Amino acid sequence: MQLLKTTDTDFSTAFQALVNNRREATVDVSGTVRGILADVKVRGDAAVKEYTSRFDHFSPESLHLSADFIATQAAKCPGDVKAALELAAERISRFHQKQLPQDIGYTDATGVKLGLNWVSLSQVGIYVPGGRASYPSSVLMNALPAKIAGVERIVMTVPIPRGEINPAVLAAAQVAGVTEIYSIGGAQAVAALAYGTETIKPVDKVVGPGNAYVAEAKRQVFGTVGIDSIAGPSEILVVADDKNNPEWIAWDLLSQAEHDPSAQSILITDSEIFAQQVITAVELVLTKLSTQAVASASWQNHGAVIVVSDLAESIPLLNQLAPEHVELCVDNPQLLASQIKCAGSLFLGRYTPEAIGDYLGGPNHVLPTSRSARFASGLSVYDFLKRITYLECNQAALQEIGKAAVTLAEAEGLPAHAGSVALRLQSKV
Ligand code: HSO
Ligand code: ZN
Repeated sequence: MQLLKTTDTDFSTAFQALVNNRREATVDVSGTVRGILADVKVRGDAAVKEYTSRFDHFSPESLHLSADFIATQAAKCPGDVKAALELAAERISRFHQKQLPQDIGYTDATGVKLGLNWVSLSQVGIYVPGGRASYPSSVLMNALPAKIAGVERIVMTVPIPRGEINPAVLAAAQVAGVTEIYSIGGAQAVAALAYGTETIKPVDKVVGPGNAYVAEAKRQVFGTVGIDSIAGPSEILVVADDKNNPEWIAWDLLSQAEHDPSAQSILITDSEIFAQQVITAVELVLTKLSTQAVASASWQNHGAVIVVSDLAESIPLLNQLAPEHVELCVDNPQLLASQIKCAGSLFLGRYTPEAIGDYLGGPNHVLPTSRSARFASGLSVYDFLKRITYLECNQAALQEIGKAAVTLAEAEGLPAHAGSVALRLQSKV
């Protein structure tokens, strides 16, 4: 963890280093992934099965999970977890329903009718990781926006190493209404979704987080299919004054640190004493966590505490860092919030721990990381919708605007363009 003060003479240099630190070890997996994608493209199911057996030590006859298997496994999910998933699904659905946009359509002064219609994607694939990051909450966060957008076919892939699956992941799929599920993961799953195999029909877009292989596979299939953003390790930035309980803030910082040794937690405060209290509290809380090893690695290597003279100073710093999550633990959070231009999602006030948003606040928890909040937003209904624009001229309208089109076509040296308009200006159908 590093402690920075804006009054330090070397603050700018230290802060820039913090902004530029890429955090993740970049192993080049592009060659390996290219090989797997090419193999699945050519050999389909046989290749997917081979990789599944090699990487997941799992060799089922069929990669498709039967309705019976899903029901039996999902039934093992504890009742209180199922009920919590249902509450989460309800809240997430309500928030995402409100995102459904309006079509645009109007007739302009010349009589041209024009507009834009939103249409949903037809089929999407949701990648759900196995292992440490196999989160049931992420199944809801990926599947529900697709459902609400109107996607007809939602396919889920989830690796089940050694045949072991987290029942809550399948319970979440049930709650979200996802029924087509394949027990595959890694680059081979992304390949199967993008190119299709004998048993898996291809989709139009692949979303969901995954490890370096999955991220690279998504990059490489982009163009064949759409993808969502590439998820990096979690981030939280807490802006807090000294009226907060330091222990609460310590737990908030560690809530994201425990995701990944490369996760990043940053506190910005205007009180040096409070900064020290939080640092002490973090050390104490760490000793209580079963995730201590991960959280502590993240905090030691990537954690930061920045002491500013005035909380207003936090805004330009925050906008540069463009963190995934921002907590504003201050009296008037709206005032600071209105000045934030780069962040994935905001958590306002002293009673909104970020974890509420991870599970059931309503907004999506798939958010831009690694400073991509400068240009990207969290997953939403819009990621599963496209726009189709349209134009309809009648004869009079074409007379009014057609001449200029002919002029531009001629200027571009495109006679067929010009002719297609000019002909209609000269005669009737
Ligand atoms: N904070 C993670 C999402 C998550 N947290 C899932 C708990 N479960 C995304 O940054
Ligand atoms: Zn989380």
